[in-house]
Amino acid sequence: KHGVLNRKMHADMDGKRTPRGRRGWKKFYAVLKGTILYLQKDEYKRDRDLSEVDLKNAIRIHHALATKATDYSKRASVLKLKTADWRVFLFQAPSEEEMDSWILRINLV
Ligand code: I3P
Repeated sequence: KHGVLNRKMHADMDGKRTPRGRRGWKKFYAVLKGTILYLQKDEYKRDRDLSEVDLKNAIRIHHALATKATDYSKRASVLKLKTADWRVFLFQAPSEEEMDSWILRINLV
């Protein structure tokens, strides 16, 4: 699955709150491939064209859990992703349908 997602980092590894300065929203082109969610700067790229930053932004979603971010009301169509290493991200999809689709696809991995 592919598509534009806005990301907000909420908690780092071990569940510690992401510090100020790194909590802003940022737009990515997201590609879910196998058990990895790639967050690419611009648009779709073939694997071999991914930059070092793209690889650093990639998230392992094996044993991750995606839910609708019901406790976040500043933006619409936001999902919460908790990873196996206790990171927490918010992702804003372009529509409620896209958000539901991302939640289903992530939780199927
Ligand atoms: C954050 C940025 C986010 C804001 C966050 C700020 O600052 O303004 O947009 O979240 O508030 O800390 P920075 O870019 O310096 O990290 P919201 O858009 O959800 O308000 P927060 O600390 O309450 O999450």
